[in-house]
Amino acid sequence: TIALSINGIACAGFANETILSCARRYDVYIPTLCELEDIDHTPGACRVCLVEILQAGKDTAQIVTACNTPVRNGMEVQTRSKKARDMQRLQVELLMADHLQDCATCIRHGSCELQDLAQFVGLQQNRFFDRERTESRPVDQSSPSMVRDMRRCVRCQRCVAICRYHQKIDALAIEGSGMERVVALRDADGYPNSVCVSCGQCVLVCPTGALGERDETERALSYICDPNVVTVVQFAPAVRVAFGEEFGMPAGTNVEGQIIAACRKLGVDVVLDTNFAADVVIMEEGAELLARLKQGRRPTFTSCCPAWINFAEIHYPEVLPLLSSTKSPQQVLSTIAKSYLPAQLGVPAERIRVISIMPCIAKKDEAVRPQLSHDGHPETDLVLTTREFARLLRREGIDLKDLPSSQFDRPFMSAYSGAGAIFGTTGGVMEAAVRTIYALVNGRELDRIELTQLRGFEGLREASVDLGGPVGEVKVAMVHGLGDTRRLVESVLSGEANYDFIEVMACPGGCVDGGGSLRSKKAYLPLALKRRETIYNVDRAAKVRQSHNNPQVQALYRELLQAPNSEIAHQLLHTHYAS
Ligand code: HC0
Ligand code: SF4
Repeated sequence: TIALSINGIACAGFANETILSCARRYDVYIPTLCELEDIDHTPGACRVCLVEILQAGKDTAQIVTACNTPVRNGMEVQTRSKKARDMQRLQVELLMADHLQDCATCIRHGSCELQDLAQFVGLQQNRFFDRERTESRPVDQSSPSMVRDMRRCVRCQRCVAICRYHQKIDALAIEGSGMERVVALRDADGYPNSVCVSCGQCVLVCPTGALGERDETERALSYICDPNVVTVVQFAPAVRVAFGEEFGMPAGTNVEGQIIAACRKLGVDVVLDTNFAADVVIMEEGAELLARLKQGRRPTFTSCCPAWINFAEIHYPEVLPLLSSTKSPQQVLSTIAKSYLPAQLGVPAERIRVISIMPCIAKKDEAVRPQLSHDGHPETDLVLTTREFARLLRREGIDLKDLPSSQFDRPFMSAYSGAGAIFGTTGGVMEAAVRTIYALVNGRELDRIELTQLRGFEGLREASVDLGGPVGEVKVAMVHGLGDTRRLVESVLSGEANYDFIEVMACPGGCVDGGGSLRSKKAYLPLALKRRETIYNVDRAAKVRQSHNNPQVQALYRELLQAPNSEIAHQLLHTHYAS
């Protein structure tokens, strides 16, 4: 080990360890902005982790960046000396020199890492702010799901790293030099012609308001407050296990009942559950898969993750014929809300607006797909990310913690099975599908409902599942994160991989860590496991654990859809893709 001192405390460092990492082990805080645990960062990009060091044998102190300076024997590190504090403050002031100064109107207000940093260093002035230069930076409004505002960028390059090294999309690049450097879309003048798939991982890691979802809270309020509009809200499987964190509850707290109560308090007319639609999706996708297997068409890819659909359309159009044609649960629920609910509620479909709350920004892209609009009316009118829903509640002065749990007021389209609940985690859709397909093939339920061989967290997992009867053993794969997805798609297209059914989730972890969920200031994905554990507990506690046994799903088929993959089911619940 290496003997050094940090703020006068004797510390033991490891070979090749940086001052920053050693200080963290000793619980000494050093401010950082470009660094985030679990992602490859470009050391020294933000230069706020400045510390003062005195090296044995040298009599002048030096200021260095802690994130890329290795510990050495005899080193004396000062993180709080006057010189270190002054230099940290100066560096933050320089970062603010070309950063928009209107924090009050920024979507990151209150959760911004740059704001926190300015407070930490005690910044009280902004001598170098160059309004003209700052305001000349581009603001890209070309995406339906996100906004890229270079007036708020600190060029930490976390977004570039996550997109390039984790998602392996490489849609972003640093362009220009010196004060003119900006994060740009690579080889594109806007999102429509870029290779970006709207997975939102860059948004998750952005420390400021430079990358954010397109905020739709105002439009949501106009629907909710319009007496002529009947607002229907649905919320995704993963939202209930992640949303509480926005209000200071422990990670993985299930706040389903409080979300319903919050919607009521906002004035929403009907609250439905996307989980119900996940059960319907399993009915359609299961029947579709069996039919394809009979025809010898394999593999079939799931189709519920919209960033995966974008990825397939933009990067691998050859794979599109292999995708299930079943719409995602979001679109299934919206479609049913507009085709079935009007008669139930006694209101014309034109007066209904569906708002969905999703842990995802690509769901905003999905909602505006031309295939999912009819005569100018979209199936889903508006998508709010989990973050926006929190913003909306704050705007209305609602604190989730103060709300008693409530229940869905209309029994219809809100009951769900344990299978529908587990959609929110990687492997969940596959497990839900297998439970139902097994019953379809054999006329009886699986002996063991929890298919642990499908669970796990590795980027790509494969398993064999015995579906019994004439179908027998099938090979399945589950992949999450687009780096592993690319590898898998390439091996399917080259004929090397041999699968029957493949589940894809573009976000690492699946929806529990979607690009629309809460941003962590500490690490890239620190909370997935807790959220996922709660999702599996919801399944375990559910009375009904298979989609086909959900009585509301059975009623929907009796009253409207007739049978999975029937003509009417196809007309309402299936879609197509375009390259
Ligand atoms: Fe998901 Fe979904 S599970 S994509 O991950 O299938 O966003 O949570 O809502 O639609 O149900 C996200 C989560 C959903 C959909 C469902 C699917
Ligand atoms: Fe890359 Fe995803 Fe961000 Fe697009 S949304 S730039 S694909 S990380």
